[in-house]
Amino acid sequence: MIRPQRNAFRDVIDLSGIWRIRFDLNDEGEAGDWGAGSDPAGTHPVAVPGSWNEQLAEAGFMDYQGAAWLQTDVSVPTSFEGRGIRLRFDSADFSARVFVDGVFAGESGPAFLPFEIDSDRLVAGRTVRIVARVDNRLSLDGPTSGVGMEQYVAEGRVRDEYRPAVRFDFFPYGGLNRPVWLTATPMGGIEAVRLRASADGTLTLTAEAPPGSRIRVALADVEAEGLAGEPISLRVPDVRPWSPADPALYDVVVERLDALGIVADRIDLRTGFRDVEARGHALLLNGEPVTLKGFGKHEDGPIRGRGLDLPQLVKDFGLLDWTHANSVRTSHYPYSEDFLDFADERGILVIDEVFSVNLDFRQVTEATLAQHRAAVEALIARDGHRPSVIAWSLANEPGYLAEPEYRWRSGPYWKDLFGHARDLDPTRPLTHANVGYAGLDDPAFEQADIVSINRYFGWYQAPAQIERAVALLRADLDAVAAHGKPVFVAEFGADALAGQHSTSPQLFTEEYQADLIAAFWAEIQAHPACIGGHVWNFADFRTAQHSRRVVLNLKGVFTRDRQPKRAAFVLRDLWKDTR
Ligand code: BDP
Repeated sequence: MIRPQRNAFRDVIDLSGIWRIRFDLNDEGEAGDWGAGSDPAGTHPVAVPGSWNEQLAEAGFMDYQGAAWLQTDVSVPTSFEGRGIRLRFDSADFSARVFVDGVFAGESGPAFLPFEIDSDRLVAGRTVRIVARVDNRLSLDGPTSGVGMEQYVAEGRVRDEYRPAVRFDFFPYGGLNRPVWLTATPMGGIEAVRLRASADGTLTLTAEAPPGSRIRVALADVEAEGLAGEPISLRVPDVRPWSPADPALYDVVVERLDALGIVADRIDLRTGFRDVEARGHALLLNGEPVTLKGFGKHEDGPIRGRGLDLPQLVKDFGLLDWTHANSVRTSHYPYSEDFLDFADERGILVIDEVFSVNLDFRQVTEATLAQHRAAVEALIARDGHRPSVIAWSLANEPGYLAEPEYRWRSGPYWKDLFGHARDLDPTRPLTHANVGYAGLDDPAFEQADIVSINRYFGWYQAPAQIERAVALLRADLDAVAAHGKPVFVAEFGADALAGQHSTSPQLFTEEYQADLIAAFWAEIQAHPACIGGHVWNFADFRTAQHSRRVVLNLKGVFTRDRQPKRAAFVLRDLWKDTR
C-alpha cells in the first residue's frame, strides 16, 4: 500500500471535515441497512479525524463502546477519469466496515494501520455516499485481548473493572482518528515499495507492480533500473548516515516505465541510511553505542481524543528536543505516519510497537497468532523504510494477569511471531515490554534482541520508598542481564498531580515523581547492561474510569495540555549531556 500523494500521475482528496455519526446501540445497523446512509435527523455531527467520545459527551457517548456509523458524501472529480479510484483510511478505531452507496465495499485490517477500499461505485464525475461502520470493541481472541462484563464477572476481579471495559490503561477512543482520503492512481501502477538503506550508502528497493513492469529508482545523483518484484540495488557515494545528531534524509523517486520506456507512475519517498544492531549488552547505531533516553507516549488530547492533532505534534517534538530526549516508544499501537515524518526529520529514535497490550494467554487461539502476525506484517510494510524506526516491539506486557497459561503457551507463540518478524525485517532488533508478573524468565526474552522491562517500583510496589525501589530495579536489571542482551527499561515513573507539592516523599506530588525518575535514571545509567530508559509517560493521558485513576493517568512529565511538571526540568538537566 502506498501512502496517498499528489504528483503528475497520482491525486488525492482529503475527506477530513464534519461527517455525520449514528450510534448503533442495539447492533441493528447491519440488518437495518444503515450502510445506505441515514437521514441527518437521526445522526450527530462528528469531526474526522477525531474520536467521538469527548466530542459527543453531552449527547451521552463519552464511554460508548460499540458500533457507530459515520457518513459523508463526496464528489469524485472528473479529473480522476481513467485512473484507479480508491478510499484510503489511515486508521479506524478499532475496526471498520465500509459501504459505498449502500454496497459493502471492504473492511479494515489490523487496528491502527491503514487500509484501502476499492469499489466500482467510485466513478469519476459521480457523487457517492461513504458510510463506515466503526466499532471500538475488541474481540476476545485478538492480539489485544478484549474484555466484557461477562469476563469481569466470571473472573471475580471486581476491582479490575474499567468503564469502558478494557484490559489496558488508556482510553478506547472510537472513531476515524486519522484522515480519510480519496485517491486516484494510474492503472497498473506501483502498489507497494519495500526498501532497506544502510550506513554504507547501499539501498535495496523492491517495488510491487504488474509483473514485467520496469522500475527506475533515482536517489541523489544515482539511478538504477530493474523489474517489479525484484530487488534493485544502488549505492550512494559519500553518504551522510542518518543519526539523531544528523538526521540526513534522502529523497527517493521510484518510477514505473511503460513498454516504450515512458514514465507511467511515480512515487516519492524519503529515507535515511543507517545501521542498527544489538550486540552483547549494547545497542549500536552506525556502529556506535547509543543510550536511549525518552518516553513512552500516547496519541491523546482533550476533545479530539486520539484524533490526529498536527499542532500538538509540532509542540510534542519541540518538547522532546527541549528535554533532550532522543527516543520514543509508540506505546501501545502504531502512531500516525505524520508522527513518524517528524521522527525521521528530527532524529528521534522510535521503538515501533504493534497493538498488542496485556495479551491474555487464557484466550489465545490460532486466530490470535494469525492476527498478531498480520499486524506485524502491516506495521513493517508501512514503516519499514523509516530511518527513525530502530526496533519493532511486538507486544506490551503479555501475561500481565499472571495466568499460568503464559508459562507453557507463550514460548511457541513468541518463537513463531518473532521468527516471522525477523524474516520480514532482519535489519532491526526485536523486543517486547515485559511486566513483572510474566517473570524474569519471560519466554519472550528468549526470542527478543533487546530485553525490555516495565517497572513501577516506587509506585505500585514499594510506594514512597525510593531507595528500596532502586534496589528492586537493580536486582531485576541484574537478573535479566543474564540473558546476555541489551537491557532496556521501557517504562518507569509515578503519577503526579501538577501543583501538588511536599517536602517529604509523598505519592502524587511533583517532587516525588521527579525524585523517583532521577533515582531510576542514575541506576539505568550506572548499570553495565542497560541501554537506557523511557519515562512513563510523556504527558498525562485519558484512561478508562477506574478507582485507581483521577480521570487521567497522571504519570506524564507534562500535563495533558503540555505544561511542564517538575520532572520535566529535572530530565532536561539530566539528559543534557547524556549521549
Ligand atoms: C504499565 C502499562 C501502561 C500503564 C502503566 C501505568 O504498560 O500502559 O499506563 O503501567 O500503570 O503496566 O501507569
